[in-house]
Amino acid sequence: MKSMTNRSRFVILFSLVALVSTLLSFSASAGEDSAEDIREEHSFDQLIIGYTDQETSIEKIAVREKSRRDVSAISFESISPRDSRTEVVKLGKNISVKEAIRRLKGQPGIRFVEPDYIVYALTAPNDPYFASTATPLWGMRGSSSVPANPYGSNAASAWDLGYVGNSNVAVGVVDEGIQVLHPDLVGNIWRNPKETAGDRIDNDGNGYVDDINGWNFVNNNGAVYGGRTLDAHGTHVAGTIGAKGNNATGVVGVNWNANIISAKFLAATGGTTSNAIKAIDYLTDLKRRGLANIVAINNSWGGGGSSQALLDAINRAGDQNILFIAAAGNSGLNNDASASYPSNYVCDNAGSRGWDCVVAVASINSTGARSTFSNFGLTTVDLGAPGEDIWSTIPGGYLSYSGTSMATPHVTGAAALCESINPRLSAKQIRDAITSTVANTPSLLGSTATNGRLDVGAMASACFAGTYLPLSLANTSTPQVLPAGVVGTAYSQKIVTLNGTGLNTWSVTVGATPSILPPGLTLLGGVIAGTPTTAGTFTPTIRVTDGSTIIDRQVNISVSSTPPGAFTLTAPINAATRQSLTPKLSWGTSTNATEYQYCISITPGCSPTISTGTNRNVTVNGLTAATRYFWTVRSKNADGQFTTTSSGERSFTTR
Ligand SMILES: [Ca+2]
Ligand SMILES: [Ca+2]
Ligand SMILES: [Ca+2]
Repeated sequence: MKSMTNRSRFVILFSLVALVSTLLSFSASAGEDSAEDIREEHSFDQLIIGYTDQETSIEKIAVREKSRRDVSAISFESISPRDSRTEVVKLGKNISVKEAIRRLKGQPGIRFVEPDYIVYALTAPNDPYFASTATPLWGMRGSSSVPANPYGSNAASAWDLGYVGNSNVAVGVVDEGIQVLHPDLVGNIWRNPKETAGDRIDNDGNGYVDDINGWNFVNNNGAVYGGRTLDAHGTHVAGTIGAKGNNATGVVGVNWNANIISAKFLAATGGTTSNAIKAIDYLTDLKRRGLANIVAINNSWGGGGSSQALLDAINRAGDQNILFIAAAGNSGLNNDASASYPSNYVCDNAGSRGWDCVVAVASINSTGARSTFSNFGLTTVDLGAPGEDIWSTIPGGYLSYSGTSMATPHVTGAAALCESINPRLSAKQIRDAITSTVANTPSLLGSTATNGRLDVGAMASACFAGTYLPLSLANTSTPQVLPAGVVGTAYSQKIVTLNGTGLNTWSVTVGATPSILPPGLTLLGGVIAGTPTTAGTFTPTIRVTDGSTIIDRQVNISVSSTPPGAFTLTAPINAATRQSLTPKLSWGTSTNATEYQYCISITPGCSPTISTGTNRNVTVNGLTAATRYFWTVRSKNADGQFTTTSSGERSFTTR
């Protein structure tokens, strides 16, 4: 940070001056100025410059100093510690954003130059018609819950299966701040494990002093809650993701247990793109440093034009396996036709990642209709979720809001719940679990990429799929046979406890011999995973404790070696005629084979038993003329496993 001070005043002042700036640029555009007008609301005295990589540090300094001189910069800073190629530059008094962009665009060493757009929370004003207190929390219900609402997110169905979230799973809320001491949130707010509060020291070394529950990018301090009127939107979003469940208080989030991090960048007057970038990078860095297991960032805000710098930051989050869940917007528009940011960004590293870390969310109401205010888009909006008349936490109480802002945290909460069900899933797998299990919804047909709405119950089963193993805390009598593994092939088995209370911790205890996991496998958070390196049968004892009860249970994992690989017979060709009386049979390579065996017979269906060692051909003697012979080969590995040829049995006829 160079000389930028008093950030909060700067942000608040913006809205008055932006109008003047817009008028000035409009009148200027009537003249010969060829620079494009900036239609979207933006900071009047700063912009974002992305530099290309320079050959030498001298070039790098020269390009930057020239750029700053060109726009009479009075201060500058790297946009975040994670992106030294991009700067936020505060302009001198006598130069407009438009003029500054005109001077810098296309200059050597400059990758992009763009306005610092102003963005806003995406809550629609609460329409009294929908503000019914008779059906609170409909968005959490499903068709079989009590009370039921088939158009809710069906989170209740996941709860019925015992999936209520885990405080090990973190989500970032890039928004207003959060009332961290709200009685229905206080147990589910992240606490920086390596930061000491109030000592004015950056104990964890992440560049933020005393960031205990997150960071306030508006005021540049660790106080993420500024008061009732300032942080209602962020507090509301947090409650939908993870208001404490089963505490006889207020509301409940998709996750009863969660770990919510506040990255406050929205003030009453909105927020800047540059602060959104800092907030996203802050969260990405927390994950990189191992300070929080962030699975998703909630983005219930929008506005401004396309920003390369913001997309870069979203890609950095995606690279850390973090989903970027974004509200589609509240203009009732088709985002395919008129882009809404940030939900329209495609976070795939310009195609190289192969999947998109952005999930764009539309809003539906309690009758399944797409909300009239909700943006949509067959290619740009992924799914719908409850967004009207949504009750959640606000500072000091509870209130119902509407907006794609409210739909989005249902999806973010779902991502966190999925991670809690199966911590081995990648961000892509979590995204797929969410989008592949949507409930088909007529109002979203043709207007979202999935044609459907969030179904947390169905998603939970998808997150869980293939990894279920009951290891009951109540019953330890039967040794548990786990699925077998194969040497050299990835193995993953989740162990789930039943009937326990509290957080489970896992270990392998010393017990019967051999008491180890198969070499190559590890036990972490209830998941046995890795790639086995050694064949055999292993019977480790696994210990799990829920904090009050300790259970030891022997399990049995057999690991086979890799079977020999497929191969084909090469000569003679099948049904060959006029072969010699001493034909040479040959075949291709079978991986892992230590021996090949063949057979030859005048009747079909012979069994290969004659060894050729590792030779892949054999010359046969003693055949009879003008006779049809059948032959085949199989391969064998060191452990006696066989693979038969994929050519099957062949034949030939002698001369
Ligand atoms: Ca810190
Ligand atoms: Ca500290
Ligand atoms: Ca509650």
